[in-house]
Amino acid sequence: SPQCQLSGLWRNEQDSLMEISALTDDGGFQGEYLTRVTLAGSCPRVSPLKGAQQQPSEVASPTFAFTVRWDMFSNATTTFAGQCFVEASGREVLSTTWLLREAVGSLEEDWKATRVGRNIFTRKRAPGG
Ligand code: B9F
Repeated sequence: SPQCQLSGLWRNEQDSLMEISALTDDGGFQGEYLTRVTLAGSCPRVSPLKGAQQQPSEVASPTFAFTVRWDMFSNATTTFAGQCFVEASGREVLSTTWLLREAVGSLEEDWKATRVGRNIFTRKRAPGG
């Protein structure tokens, strides 16, 4: 079966965009994340992402994880973990689960600091395309 490639431009069902660089030899990657949904309201901003794909890269549907630092917004971080699939039609899909950690003022507020959810990304553009 064809191999799923992480690099390129992706969009999720919340209309967020992310661009993933070429992978390094050890599976590392970087990129940029543009979210349309922000609880802070205001305009969408680009945030840096960093991640790793599980090796060996020869597998058809590799697993991966990455972190987005919401520098523009505050002291908050999201981690995504997922797997890259190629559908029978040839369409590539990233199925992910995320944790969004918000900074809280004290340990007493820790219980409300983490949101969880899922995102499905589909390819918008091929790498270098
Ligand atoms: O809205 C988030 C935020 C962080 C600090 C103030 C605002 C940043 C954007 C998060 C986007 C999430 C969704 N977008 C997407 O594509 S990441 C997971 C979802 N997938 C107040 C404190 C923490 C949140 C709100 Fe804030």
